[in-house]
Amino acid sequence: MKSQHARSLVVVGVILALCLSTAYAQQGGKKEHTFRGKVEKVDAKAKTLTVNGENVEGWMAAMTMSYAVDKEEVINKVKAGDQITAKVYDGDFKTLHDVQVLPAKNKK
Ligand SMILES: [Cu+2]
Repeated sequence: MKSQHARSLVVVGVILALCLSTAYAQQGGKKEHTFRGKVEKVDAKAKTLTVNGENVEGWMAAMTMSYAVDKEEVINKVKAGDQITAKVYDGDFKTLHDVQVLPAKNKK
């Protein structure tokens, strides 16, 4: 009966995997990624940050481009030269969410 037991384990595993992928798909493909980069410019008027971003696997290659932010106060908080992290989502390549400025000791 050993092989039958092993087979039922495989079946359970497949069912679990299917459930997980369904739950994942139901989030509307809004996968979250962690973005890291250095602020090159803050445009208070346009409320955008120009950031030299590191490669984000599955989201965007390393590049410098300007981003909108989810909260306006971030524009006043962030300065050129700051290292930041943010959350970014699949399908939205323009907005940085939950921007955090890294402590100055991490600056070069
Ligand atoms: Cu880009």
